[in-house]
Amino acid sequence: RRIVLATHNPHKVEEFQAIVAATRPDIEVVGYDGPEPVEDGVTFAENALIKARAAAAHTGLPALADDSGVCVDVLGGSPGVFSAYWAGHAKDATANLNLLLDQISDIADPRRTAQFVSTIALVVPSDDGTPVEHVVEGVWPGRIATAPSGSGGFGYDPVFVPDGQEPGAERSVGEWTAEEKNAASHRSRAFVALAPLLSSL
Ligand code: ITT
Repeated sequence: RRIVLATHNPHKVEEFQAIVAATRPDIEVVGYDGPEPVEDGVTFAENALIKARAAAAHTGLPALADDSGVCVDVLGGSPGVFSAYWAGHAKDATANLNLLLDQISDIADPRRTAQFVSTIALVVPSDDGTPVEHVVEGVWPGRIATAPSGSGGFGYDPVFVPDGQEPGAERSVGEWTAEEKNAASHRSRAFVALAPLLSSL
């Protein structure tokens, strides 16, 4: 079974391919290089649906899209849907995370809580012309470090320290292996919710 992954972010493609291969090796995740729709939704779910609908309509295949970001509690949930271009339209990951660190530089550790959120839309074209649509979400709680560390992953990974690590030995996701991240991440948590919906494909 082939599913098109409606993203232009190669890191997301890599992570999805690894997550799907671990549980549904019968599904082939293919990339999408068709037209990129305007992501003008105000929620992760709206943007995920905009991307998945465009890819399903363009390819005729079931389409998955991930809209994701980091939500910082002391910033009222920002950057949220604006995570990719928090420091401007260049989508510069280093500028984004440096701006975030600046914005909360006077906030001490217990109040630096944050969540990585991944919202996945699945849009399945149907014979009667009305696609079947589902939206699921995965949340990964943690804290924002005071400085970046590690070179793994992408985006805000070097400043995101997931909960549940041994005190004194906490590492940012930038220091995790891809396998460690894919076993725990917001994206893999969303995929757990998605898996039963894929069984009907
Ligand atoms: P597509 O829209 O083409 O999928 P994008 O990167 O622009 O790619 P989003 O609009 O969903 O996707 O923005 C997600 C941003 O949130 C991403 O660019 C990172 O800055 C951040 N982000 C999401 N998941 C992340 C992760 O696993 N690790 C680090 N940062 C992440």
